[in-house]
Amino acid sequence: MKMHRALAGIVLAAAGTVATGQVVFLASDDDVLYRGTPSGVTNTFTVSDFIRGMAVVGGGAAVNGANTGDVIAVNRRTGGQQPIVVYRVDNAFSGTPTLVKIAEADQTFSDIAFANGKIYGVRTSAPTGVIQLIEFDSDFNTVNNYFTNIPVFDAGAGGLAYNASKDVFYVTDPDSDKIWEVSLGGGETEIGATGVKYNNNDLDHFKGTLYAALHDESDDTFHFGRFSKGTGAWSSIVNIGPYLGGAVGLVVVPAPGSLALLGLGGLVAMRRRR
Ligand SMILES: [Ca+2]
Ligand SMILES: [Ca+2]
Repeated sequence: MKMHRALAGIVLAAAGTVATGQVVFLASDDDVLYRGTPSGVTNTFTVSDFIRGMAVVGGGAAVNGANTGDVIAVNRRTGGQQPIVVYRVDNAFSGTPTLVKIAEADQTFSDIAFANGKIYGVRTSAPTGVIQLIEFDSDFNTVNNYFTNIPVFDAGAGGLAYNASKDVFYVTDPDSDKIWEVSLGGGETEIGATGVKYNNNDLDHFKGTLYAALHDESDDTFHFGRFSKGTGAWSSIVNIGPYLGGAVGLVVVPAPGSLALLGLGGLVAMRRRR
């Protein structure tokens, strides 16, 4: 009996570790999607448009054409007058991903985040050149514009992620290679220098970790990694390979295996109770 209890404890502890530690990412470099884990890329796909930002629908927000847990994506406009298209990414984490158009946005933006039941985007404002957050309605029409005091000159700036436990957004500044914390009511705080010379990028905040995909300009490689929320310091997790020269998107979700292991732990615990 004692041994069973110990076994159950070990399996439950292992399941808990795996559940919080294992993730799957989907990163885009224009129309090439990379699916992988912290151990490396597992699949590579080509989709029907250039993807510039991705997010998992959450935070209680309503998106016409997508449900909570779906991956949605915003495209990179390739001509001056073309609309900004928002897609639902079907089969994002199993099978072959495909893009299903769900909206045309009324202004350009480069990443999506969900907070307090609302949809947000990020862009470089014109003509002043600051990082701007946009609140969209469920069809990606602008409801509010929020202009930060963070100057940027690179029109391709930015990732956007939201940390519900602090009620703050994170934004990237690829001109100075820094990251910032932005509170809609309370201004912005520079987190710090990242230690990586980066350009196109995208963010996702998942289970307390600020993940990013980015183009490392020092050697033109494309990486999945993380920024420290305390110092801004960058750590590469996977060197995906050569940067293809395109727009960058990223989403991170739990690995399916972590849920299966959690189920095994639960089963052992149930058996013990019988
Ligand atoms: Ca993102
Ligand atoms: Ca840079």
